Amino acid sequence: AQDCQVDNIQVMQNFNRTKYAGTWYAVAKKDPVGLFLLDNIVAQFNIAEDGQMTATAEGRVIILQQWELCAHMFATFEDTYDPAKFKMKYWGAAANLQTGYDDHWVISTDYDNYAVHYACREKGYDGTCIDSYSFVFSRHPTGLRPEDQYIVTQKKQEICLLGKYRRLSDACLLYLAGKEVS
Ligand code: DAO
Repeated sequence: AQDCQVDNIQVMQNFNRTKYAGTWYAVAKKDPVGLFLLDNIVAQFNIAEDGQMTATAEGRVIILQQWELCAHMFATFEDTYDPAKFKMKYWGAAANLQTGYDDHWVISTDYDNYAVHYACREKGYDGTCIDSYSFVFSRHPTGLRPEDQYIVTQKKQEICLLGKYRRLSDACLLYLAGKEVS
């Protein structure tokens, strides 16, 4: 049973950032309040020689209520006491894109096929999350393999977000897959 306390959320055990590095395609997303990234989201995680994790990401966004564009985003990650929990500072290549400082927790991954990410932006008085977002990532631009769906569903439930995701369209992802994302 889930108590939905943010502090009790189980994250990936013995998380290995080197195996996590590389390209991930977002195939589903639970949006936060005031969502920013719509779809066609591809993230590329890099590990520097000193071990520091950074990422670049592309995604379709709407800015100023009407302009649709492909945003190029950057992120740096600060380590915490838990190897699967990071603080993520992010900003855009263009000044009018969103900037922020969020949690970035890796809930579960097999490194080769799927990853479930979680970020809580605001905790309520009862310790549950009142503003979260979450990505389901796949190594494959075509989506999750059927054999990964069970564990992903289970993890969505464990973080109390089952049924709250949108499937992300993959038309442009297939296009992006053929192009260097950096
Ligand atoms: O879409 O509303 C939202 C929240 C997403 C925050 C933007 C994150 C940009 C950097 C992504 C790096 C890898 C997840």
